Amino acid sequence: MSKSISIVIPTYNERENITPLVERIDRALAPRDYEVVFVDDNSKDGTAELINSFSGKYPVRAIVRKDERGLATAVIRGIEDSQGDTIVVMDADLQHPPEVIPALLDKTEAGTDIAIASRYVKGGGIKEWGLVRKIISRGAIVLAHLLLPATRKVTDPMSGFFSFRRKALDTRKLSPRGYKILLEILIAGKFENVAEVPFTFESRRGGESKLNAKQQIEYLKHLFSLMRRTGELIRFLKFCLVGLSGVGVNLGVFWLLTRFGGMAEEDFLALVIAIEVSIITNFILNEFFTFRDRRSSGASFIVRLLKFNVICAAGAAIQAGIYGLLFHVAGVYDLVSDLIGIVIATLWNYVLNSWLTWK
Ligand SMILES: Nc1nc2c(ncn2[C@@H]2O[C@H](COP(=O)(O)OP(=O)(O)OP(=O)(O)O)[C@@H](O)[C@H]2O)c(=O)[nH]1
Ligand SMILES: [Mg+2]
Repeated sequence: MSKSISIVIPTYNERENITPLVERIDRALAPRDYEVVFVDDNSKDGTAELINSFSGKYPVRAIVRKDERGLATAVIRGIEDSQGDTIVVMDADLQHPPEVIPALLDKTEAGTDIAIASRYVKGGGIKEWGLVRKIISRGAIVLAHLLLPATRKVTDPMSGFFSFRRKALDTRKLSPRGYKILLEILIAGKFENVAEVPFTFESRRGGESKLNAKQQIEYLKHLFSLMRRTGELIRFLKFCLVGLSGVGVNLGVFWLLTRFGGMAEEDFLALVIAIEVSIITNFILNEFFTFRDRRSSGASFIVRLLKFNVICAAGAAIQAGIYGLLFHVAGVYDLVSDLIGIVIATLWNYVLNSWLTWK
């Protein structure tokens, strides 16, 4: 019989949490028609056996993967092997309280394509994290927001607790890695509307965390791969190309003004004019080339031009500051100091303009 709700839960050595989890899910969801599909990576502590021992009493089952490991791929396996029209994804360690599931389902039933349990909307929170973990978590979100504009409408794209309509997602489009399955799903799926539900990320109840430094590196690689797949990497390269054209414009205008414009004695003024002209040509090229698909989303043309101008002027100041620090204070070779300044100013210009100018 097909089920209307499938709850997909990846597990790896979560035996201690299974009994309260299964009971609390049932209490939260009954009398709805649901199934729980656990995807266990051959845990040695008897997680799968315990799950299957409940299958007479509750609609639960365990898929055991013997040759593969990884949270993201486990979740996809569970989505593919389940039947519900609505999928809920959550962790097994009770950090995601099952009592929040009905609120997620209410959203999906009301027509939302994907509902995310968020720690960062009003009313949400985190029980027991130290400062370092909080900073890493926030930093990871800021990075995703900056580099992947499609995630900006979600306050917690790193959440592992969400529900969505199966038809909005073609799992063949996913290329999962690491831990951040929601990020992957958000980018690959067709979600017209997104809702968030606040929840408090509880302390882990039993068992051990599988999150480690390797996962943080995986995350950065995942971000890069998503940037490539969404065209954001190409966008960045276009931006750099435009920046390079600006160097040509800058040199050309400076040359014209000082050689033929009667400004040989006023080279500083000529420089300022050359910089301003190159900022304007860069703006026009970015407007109609790099960010042409995002022109309508921000303010008017003139406001965008002003924002671009201010951000790039600050970028130039940053470049000069870095050069001064490295060359004059730290004694780094001058061309290397300049190059480092250029790289950082380019990143500054890109990130801020993508964030504020072409939203
Ligand atoms: N199938 C499978 N599940 C995994 C794997 N790694 C983690 N999980 C499960 O994914 C869920 C989240 O893992 P956690 O280690 O709790 O990660 P976390 O919640 O980000 O970290 P903590 O807050 O430290 O617990 C849990 O249900 C784990 O059992 C894996 O390689 N395979
Ligand atoms: Mg956990």
